[in-house]
Order: sequence, then structure tokens, then C-alpha cells
Amino acid sequence: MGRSKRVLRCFHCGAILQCEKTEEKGYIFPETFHHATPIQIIYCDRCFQTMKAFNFSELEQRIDDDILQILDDACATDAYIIWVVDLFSFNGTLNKKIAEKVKKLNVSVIGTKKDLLPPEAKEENLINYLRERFSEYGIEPTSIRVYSNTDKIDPKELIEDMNAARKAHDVYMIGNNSSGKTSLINRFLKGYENKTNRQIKTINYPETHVNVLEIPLSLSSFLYELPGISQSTSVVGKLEKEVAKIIVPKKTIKVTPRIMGAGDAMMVGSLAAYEILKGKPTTYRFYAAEKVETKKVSLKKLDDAIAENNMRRNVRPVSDILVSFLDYDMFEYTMESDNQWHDIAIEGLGWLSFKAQGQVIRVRLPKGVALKESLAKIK
Ligand SMILES: Nc1nc2c(ncn2[C@@H]2O[C@H](COP(=O)(O)OP(=O)(O)O)[C@@H](O)[C@H]2O)c(=O)[nH]1
Ligand SMILES: [Mg+2]
Repeated sequence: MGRSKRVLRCFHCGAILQCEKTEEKGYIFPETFHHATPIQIIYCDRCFQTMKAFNFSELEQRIDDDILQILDDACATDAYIIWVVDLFSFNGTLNKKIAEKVKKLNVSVIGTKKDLLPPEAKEENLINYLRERFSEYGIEPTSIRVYSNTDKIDPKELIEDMNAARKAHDVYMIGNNSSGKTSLINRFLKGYENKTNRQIKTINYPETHVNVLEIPLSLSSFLYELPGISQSTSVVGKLEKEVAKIIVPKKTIKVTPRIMGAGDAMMVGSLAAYEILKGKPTTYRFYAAEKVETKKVSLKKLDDAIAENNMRRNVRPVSDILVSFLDYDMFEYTMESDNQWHDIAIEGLGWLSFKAQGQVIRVRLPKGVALKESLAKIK
């Protein structure tokens, strides 16, 4: 009779553990592999690293606390705030604590990366969209502009506008990581003349752990570029780097129209799905980076289709971190019947746009990612 031995598997993703191929599923260090006992709870290296990354969120929090502390100074000096948002990934989710701090100040909003949106995205609609989203947090911006780094704007004009708005006060530029703050400042610097005896420098902001860029605007006022606000609610950064490469757009995003009605569902790779529980067949448009693939399937077959796609990887992207149903959150929206275009947007991934006609739509998305329903960004 042969002998049997328990096969060691990762406690998180279930992959069979091995210690030979670092790039393949289930890899653990030979030390751990050879000394493992059958009753031990072991995670493969990949899951272990991911879980470590999740647990490091406290570290990100500390950076946000530092930003809050810097903003206390901004409040104390009645500073002018420039809040930069990336027009693609912004779905209306703002950091509440930061919004609470700056809402009494003079806030101006700059939407960046307009070039990533399709030509139907009109400046006026985008500005209204931004105004409505900020207003939900009690912020009434004094000005809202949208830019692309390919726009021909005169840097001198940027400076004149800012000088008129800040009324000799300091300026604090805030925004998420990669929202385009540094790119904006670089454009601004092209028209900048330093009339002070101080230099542009990166300083450790007093009593914090963070560095900020300090640009003297006059003998007694500065522009500060604050570190990026951590995007803990975006898909980007929650999943693998390979997934981020697919979902972060580098050129104009793609719009996929589909007719769907009750009983239909749309998979977005294996990362997310929109399920139409109730509603007449109508056009749904999905906006996402060019390499993000979608597939219409019957609602009944959705679970099987996702499981199969996790193996075959026909509809990209697929994440090895999303291995069970428990790794997803689910939300259900009952829409009004206002016949206006609405979006249900998954932060960092994309959004489904449709005319609200009383549909019931269920969305599944990676746990902890922000989902937001609002009037459409692009009409
Ligand atoms: N397509 C496009 N990309 C942009 C634009 N502005 C910034 N980026 C890119 O977005 C990324 C982050 O920009 P950066 O200015 O470093 O953002 P920061 O982290 O807020 O300082 C970089 O890869 C930039 O090239 C824009 O208007 N259009
Ligand atoms: Mg920067």
C-alpha cells in the first residue's frame, strides 16, 4: 500500500505550496517549506506580502495625520487651498477629515488629465460635476478649472490667477498620489520669477514626518506642495502591480456600450461586475483604460464565469488576490426614474454610465474600494 502525506497549501489562496519556483503560485522559502508541520497555518509568499501591505495601512494613516497637522497651519493663517484631482480616477470620494479641515478656507479645484477622457467630455460638464461632488462634502470652491498637460496655457496667467485669489496668503496644494500636482507645479515654474532672497526647496515640515516642496511667493508667503493623500479606497495599490499597469490609463480611455436588461451582467475582468437585477433593456456605457476588458454574461452564470476567468484569464485583468467571494464587497442601487445619465463608479477602475429608469443594479468590487453613484461625469 502506498503512503499518503498531507499536501501543504496556502491558508489564504489555497495554492499548493512549493519552494522551487519563485515566480509561480504557492512559493515559500525552502526553510519554511521543509520545516512545516501539517497542522501549521502557512501563507505563500505572495499572500504574505499582500497581507503585510494591508497591515501597513497604519503607516499611510500616519502620513495623512501629518497632512492634517499641516492643514491646521493652513487654517490658522487663512491660507488658499488648491485641491488637485485626477479627472479619470476621481469618482467623488474625498478624504472626509481633510474636507472638514479645508471647507472654511478659500478652496480652488483643479481637475487634471482631461486628455484621458474621450472628446465628448465637455469642460462645462466636468466643472459642474466637480462642483457637485465637492459640495457634497460642504466645500464650495471659489474656482474650478480642468487641464491636460498638453494644453497650451500661459504659466504667467496661472501665477496671476493664483496671486489674485490668494490675497497675499500662503498656498497649500493638496491631492491624491499621482493626481498631477508636481506636473502642475512644473508648468507653473516656467512662468515663475523668484523675487525673494529665499530658495525653492524641499523641507521637512516642522513637527511632522513629511517633506513638502516650498516655493517662496513673496517675502512672507509660500506655496507648499503637500505629499499625496493616500488612496486607500482606490483599486490601484490594493491589487498587484501588474493589475495597476492595466487599469491606470496612459492614453484616452475606452467607452464600451452594451445593451443590458434584467438578468444580464457585465464582468470587468475578474475585478468587478455590474448585475442588472431589474430594468428594461437599455444602453450602458462602460468607461475604463484601454486594456481593461469586459464581457456580458447572464446573471445566472456570473459566478461560474468569474471562477472560470480566474483560471483561463480571457477577460483581463484578473487578480490573484481576489480568490474567493469574501474578497469582494457588494452594493445594490435602486435608481430613480429621472431619465438622466448617471454613473456608478469604482474608484481607480472606471464607471458604468446609463439613463436612470428605475433599475436595480448590483455591483461587486474588491473589498474596501470606494463605489459612488452620481450624475454622469460625461453626458
Ligand atoms: N495623461 C496625462 N497624464 C498626466 C497629466 N498630469 C500628470 N500626468 C501623469 O500622472 C502621473 C503623476 O503625476 P505627478 O505630477 O507626479 O502627480 P503627483 O503625485 O500629484 O505630484 C505622471 O505619470 C504624470 O505624467 C495630464 O494632464 N495628462
Ligand atoms: Mg508630486
